[in-house]
Order: sequence, then C-alpha cells, then structure tokens
Amino acid sequence: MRTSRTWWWLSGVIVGALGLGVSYLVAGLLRVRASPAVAVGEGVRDLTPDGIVHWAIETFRSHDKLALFVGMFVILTLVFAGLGWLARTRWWLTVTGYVVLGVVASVAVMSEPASTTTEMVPVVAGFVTWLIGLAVMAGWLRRWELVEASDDAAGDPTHSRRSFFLAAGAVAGIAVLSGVLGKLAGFQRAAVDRDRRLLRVEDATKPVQPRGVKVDVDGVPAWQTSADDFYLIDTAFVKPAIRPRDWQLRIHGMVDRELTLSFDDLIGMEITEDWITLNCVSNEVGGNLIGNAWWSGVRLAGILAQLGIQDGADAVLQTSDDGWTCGTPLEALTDERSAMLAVYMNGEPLTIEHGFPVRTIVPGLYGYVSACKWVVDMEVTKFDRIDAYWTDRGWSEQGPVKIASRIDVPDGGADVETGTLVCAGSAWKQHTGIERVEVSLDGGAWTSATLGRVPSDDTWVQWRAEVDVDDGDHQLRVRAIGKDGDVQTGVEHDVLPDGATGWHTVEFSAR
Ligand SMILES: Nc1nc2c(c(=O)[nH]1)N[C@H]1C(S)=C(S)[C@@H](COP(=O)(O)O)O[C@H]1N2
Ligand SMILES: [Mo]
Repeated sequence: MRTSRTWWWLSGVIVGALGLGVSYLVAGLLRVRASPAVAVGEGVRDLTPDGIVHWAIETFRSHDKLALFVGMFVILTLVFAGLGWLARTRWWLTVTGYVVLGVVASVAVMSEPASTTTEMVPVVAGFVTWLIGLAVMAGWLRRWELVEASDDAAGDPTHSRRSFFLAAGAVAGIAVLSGVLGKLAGFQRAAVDRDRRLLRVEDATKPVQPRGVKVDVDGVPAWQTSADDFYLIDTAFVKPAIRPRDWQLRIHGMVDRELTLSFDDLIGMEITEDWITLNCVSNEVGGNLIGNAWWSGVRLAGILAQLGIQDGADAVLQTSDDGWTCGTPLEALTDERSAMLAVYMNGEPLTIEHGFPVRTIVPGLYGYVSACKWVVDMEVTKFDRIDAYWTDRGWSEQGPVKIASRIDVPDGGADVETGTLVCAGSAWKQHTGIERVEVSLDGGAWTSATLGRVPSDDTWVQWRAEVDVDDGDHQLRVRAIGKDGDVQTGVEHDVLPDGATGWHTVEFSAR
C-alpha cells in the first residue's frame, strides 16, 4: 500500500474548504451578513480578552481582523487535515469532528444580534457538503489504495491515481469558485450595511421615552421595543438589500400627476416622528407579535395631497422590492394620523430585516394591510380592482387592529405567595386608545387596573393591578375597554381572517 497519508490529509483540507466555501456562498445568496466562519470569528473576537487582541495587533502590526483571519486559517487547516487523516481508519471520528464544528458554528451564528432561522441555513449547507465531500474523496482514495494493493495487473494504478487527482482538483476548484461567488453575492449586503451605518437623516431624533409609561413590574416587556426584540414577520426568504441611492418609490394610479421619489428626495422633505405600536394579525391571544417604537419618516398624507387623488379611489396597493403586496385603505394614509414612509426606527436607520431603507407604518392597522417593508411602489386604486398577498390567501381585505390585552405577570403556571399579588401587562387598540383595563380573579367581578401613561392613542398601554390570592389554584383574566366604548369580547376566535379575539387567561398557584 503506497498511497501516502498525505493524500488523506490533503483531502481533509480540500473537503473542509469546500464546506466553508459552500456555506459562504449560501450566506451570500441569502444576504446573511455573518457567514458561519465570520460568525465564529466574531465570536472569538468578542470572547478574547482585550489584552490578547491588542497583543495580536501589535505583533502583526495590522488590523486585528487580519490576525484573527490568519489564526483561524491556520487552525482550520490543521483541524481539517487531522479530520482527513482520521477518515482513513476511523471515518466516524471525522463525522464527529464535523458535528462539533457545526455546533460551534450554530452557537456563533445564533448569538449574532437579530439572528433568525435563516442564518442557520448556511451552517446546514456547509455541514451537508462536508459529509458528501468526505464520502466522495474517501471513495476515490480507497479505490486507489485497493488498486495499488492488488497484484492484479489489470488494475492500473496510474489511472486510479489520476482519477483521484482529478476529483481532488475539481473539488478544490468548486471550493474556490463558491468562495468567490459568495463574495460577489454578499457584496450587496455588505454595501448596504455600510450605507446604513453612514446614513444620517437630518431632523430624525433619538427616542426619549415619555415619563410614566412604565408600570415598573418585573417581567413586563419594555414599553419601547428595541429593533432586536421587535418581532419579525415577512415572506422574504432572502431579505432585500437595497442601497439608498438605488431606492425609488413610484406613486401612480388614480392620481393627476404620478411621482417617483429618490431616497434623497424623500429625506429632503419634512420629517415627522411618532411613537407607534405595530402588531400582526397572526398574534394569538396573549401572543407577542407586537412592538412599539419611535418612528421617523415622511407623512404620506402630505405626499399624496400633492398628487391630486382622483374620485372613487379608496385603496393604495403597496408593493415591496421582494414582490410582496398589501392593500391599504386610502383614508388611513390621508387622514390626520401619522401614516408615514419610515426611514428610522428608535432613532437609527431601519435594519435590513425591518425594511431598510424605507417602509410604511400606519397607526391602527395590522401590518399585513399596511406596514410594507422595502416599499418601492404605491398604486392609488380601488379595493375591488386589486388582490394583495394575504387577502389572496383568505385574510380579510380590511385590517383595523382589534382591541386586545395581555397578562405579562404572573406567568402561566407560576407559583406565587398567598396575599397581595401584583399583576401587570399591556393593552392596545391603536388609533382609538384604551380607556380602561379590568382584571377578574377566578371568574369574580371585573376590577379596574391602573394604567401607565401614553403619549397618544397610537401606542399600547401598560397596566398594573393588585389582587388578593389565597392558598390554591387560581385563574386571572384581563379585558380592555376602548376610548370608543368597545369592550373586549370574551368570545374566542382564531387569528384568521382578521385577528384573534378572547380574553387572555393565566393559571397559577398560590402557597
Ligand atoms: N415586504 C414585506 N413587508 C411586510 C411583510 C412581508 O411579508 N413582506 N409582512 C407584513 C406583516 S404581516 C407584518 S405584521 C409586518 C411586520 O413588520 P416587522 O417584521 O418589521 O415587525 O410587516 C409587514 N410588511
Ligand atoms: Mo402580520
């Protein structure tokens, strides 16, 4: 048997590189900012004591990124070579090694800010590639070894060796190619990230949380939702990465003059800002598909007024860069409310996931009929002429938010002490406002809760109440009453077609 161990080592390195290349390419195609290797690198950087980072910078006389890159390159080459060598006699150890690397990458990827399940796809792609690559390369090497070992002159060692080298060369070629393509595919995302960081919109301000909005009970989510904690809902598997200078919004249809806005045109207009709570029609009773942020942008009413809306129009069909559509009642975009083309969320440019560079925000309507992310087209039209993404799939044409309330404290299943129990939560009916929140313990009388303050009717409100609990199992319910007199119904209804109804109920025990 003359096949040198070297070829097993080398195969290991080639297969390792192939997996990294493929994961990088998939990350680029999905516009995932941090490919698995980058996420691991950033994780290492964050976990490394500052002293070592500085030492690396001094020693390598260059950027810490380069030192990190070189370090990772050396370590990975050694690890992959070792795994290749192991594959010769104990392939299962090699597979175990890939699993360990995959787990490390998964942890790194999921601890990136605002990571979603999409970020896991490159990890899985790389892992599967390693397994397939390992099987293929080991197959060629074994064949070669077999032919060399046999005395049978019919088996031509030169031939099998050449086959192996061809296979190795091809795999290495694919590894390099996928790396290069990944770089190209990810380029746009990187450019957009840079644009985001550099973007300055004059007159967009930082949020200052109004006094008294919090009820100060541990376990109640923050009144202002950070971009990272803000729920994400969209149908885009690949998030659009749009550079502001490439963005345009065309507004047309039943208007006297159509208009195409560039990003600079837009932010050159008067900036409007407001606290607005956004929620999803798919939010179950007690669910958390809701968030509240300080939005900065340009009022749609002002823009639409300049275009001359024609008689009979009652809808605006909004289209996103990714093709998603929604039909919004024209009235909600032209009345006195702060319906806007938002460019900032909580005083920062929108994140790519939340619609950078421009999305629509309309107080009082569910997201699926109004909050178009990456919006690029608005057609003023009539509802009976249009089909939109979700209304096509059985959801209601009109989507005003329904009155709702939620118990955040106590948690379902909690064990609490007997005596006075402080409970708290939130309630909302955007653009109408909440007049009162009431709780009922064990089916008893409804009693009023204390409400936090709100800057306007367009946000959720926090509530707090005290109930006396004795030893045993209990059930707490909440309901809200709107400023329009609307009493939240206890009739339970599923989210389809226009939002869930029913009282949020939490069961707990007191001892
Ligand atoms: N382009 C696009 N915009 C969209 C959606 C979508 O699927 N695609 N989903 C909508 C829905 S259903 C909701 S609830 C909100 C959610 O916005 P968020 O992800 O920023 O929280 O975005 C809306 N805008
Ligand atoms: Mo939604």
